[in-house]
Amino acid sequence: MGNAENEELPIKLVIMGMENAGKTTILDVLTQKINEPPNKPPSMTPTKGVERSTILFFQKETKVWDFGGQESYRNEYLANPEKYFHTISFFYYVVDIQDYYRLIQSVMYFHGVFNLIKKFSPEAKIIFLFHKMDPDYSPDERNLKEKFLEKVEPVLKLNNMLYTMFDTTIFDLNSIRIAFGLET
Ligand SMILES: Nc1nc2c(ncn2[C@@H]2O[C@H](COP(=O)(O)OP(=O)(O)OP(=O)(O)O)[C@@H](O)[C@H]2O)c(=O)[nH]1
Ligand SMILES: [Mg+2]
Repeated sequence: MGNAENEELPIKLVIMGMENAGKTTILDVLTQKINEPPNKPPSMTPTKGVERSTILFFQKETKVWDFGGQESYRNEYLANPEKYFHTISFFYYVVDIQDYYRLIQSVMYFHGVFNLIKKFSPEAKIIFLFHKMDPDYSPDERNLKEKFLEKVEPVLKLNNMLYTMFDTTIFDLNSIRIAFGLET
């Protein structure tokens, strides 16, 4: 297949992470459903399964797959990877850096999906969003971002997988736009 043809294909952008991490909120910023910083975190409903939508992203048709993170859904994705993990161009993984209790689960979930990305979409760009870095949040002794990276970076490096990462928060919309290349 020639390059010209490749460029006609829609891009597939996937966003995954544990339940309540903030994935759908982040996408609402991208689609400008949210276009100014809220006073308090907006009330959201959990995503049921995978919510698919199409957006224009850098003038290109982009299929966005928002993977609801509740446990039963997570198990379903891992059990049926051929339905979900093919032809991914951008893989966003969202970590709630205020969620101490779900951190280890999030590490394990990442390891699970990472193996499937390697298998089905080895060319995918991996981007970590360390989310809920709110201006008034003080990480104190539990630095969840570092703890997460400590556990996943060795595996990424072992596999020679490149990745980038961003700190994001709904209270600074540019932090989210930057992570998607929409702002410098
Ligand atoms: N403090 C804070 N809360 C946030 C931020 N972003 C989102 N939230 C809140 O986090 C909660 C969950 O947000 P969602 O976007 O529904 O999370 P999700 O990852 O889509 O959850 P599932 O669909 O169940 O997988 C909501 O109450 C949001 O208002 C943020 O930057 N800071
Ligand atoms: Mg959601």
